[in-house]
Amino acid sequence: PSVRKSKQFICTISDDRGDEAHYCGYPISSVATPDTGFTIGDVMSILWFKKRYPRWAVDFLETVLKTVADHGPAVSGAHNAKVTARAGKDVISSLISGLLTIGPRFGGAIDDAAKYFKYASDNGMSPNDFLNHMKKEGIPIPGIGHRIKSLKNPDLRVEGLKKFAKANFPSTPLLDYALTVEQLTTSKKENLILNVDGTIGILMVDMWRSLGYKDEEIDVFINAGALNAFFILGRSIGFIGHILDEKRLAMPMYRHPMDDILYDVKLAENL
Ligand code: Q5B
Repeated sequence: PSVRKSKQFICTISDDRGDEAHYCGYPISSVATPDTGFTIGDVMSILWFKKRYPRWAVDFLETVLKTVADHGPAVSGAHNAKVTARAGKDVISSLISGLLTIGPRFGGAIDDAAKYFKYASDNGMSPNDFLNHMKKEGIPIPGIGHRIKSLKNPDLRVEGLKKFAKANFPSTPLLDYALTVEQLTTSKKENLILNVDGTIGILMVDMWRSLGYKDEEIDVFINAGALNAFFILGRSIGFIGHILDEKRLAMPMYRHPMDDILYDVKLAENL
């Protein structure tokens, strides 16, 4: 009887046996050369979700990547990447240091925005019920709020994503629900807008539903962190840009100005 050796890893997305490696059954040459019509969004859709998405969905994935590629030098991740580069570290270390700031407050609220808004809408919660529910959970609503963007200073990235979805998605029920929540949160405080993370998370759910995914499949994506991955991938472009900028400008090591720190340390004899 033939004895099969048990395998330690399983791979369902690519195959490097044979003359040419394949992405989900597509030889790299058929994906990489410009005349075959594959774009970077197609490559993401097959390697991340194992399906070639229709044009409108691929265009959306690319729109998201382009939208989040950078938001200036002051945000948490770009700041960390710049400080690390100025400490003399290499591109990988500086990039990782920037990426490590992506989380619940900065850029990494996308999965949780999708999760909580989907839950609220599926359970027929009114915006008020949803706010009370999140209060009980004890966390700020993921996807709501921004440090500098507000009703008076709207985030044009969000406007762009909404416009794209309205023009190209078959329907946007979760976005429509989220906008009713935004009406309530901005009535309390004008910077509690539906932010870029929230808009992406919510529209991804609308996209997947339009593509025929079942709720359980969408939940697997969300729980795996697939949505924050869009920010991670897109923003890596910007972080690398900032790191190269530091190297190009040969900037010296950074030290934070001491007059910008409140030293509140007691002398040992006063303890
Ligand atoms: N309050 C984003 O906070 C921020 C509330 C809320 C209910 C909320 C905050 C937040 C959820 C996480 C989220 C993604 C930390 C943001 C991004 C990418 C970026 C970044 C860039 C880029 C901002 C003051 C008062 C308090 C709070 C209340 C605030 N948020 N209540 N639900 N969601 N959002 N993150 O302004 O009564 O005074 O105690 O955690 O979605 O990261 O460009 O910078 O591309 O790089 O610092 O766009 O909203 O205000 O935290 O001091 O709160 O508002 O309870 O109430 P702030 P806080 P009170 S997009």
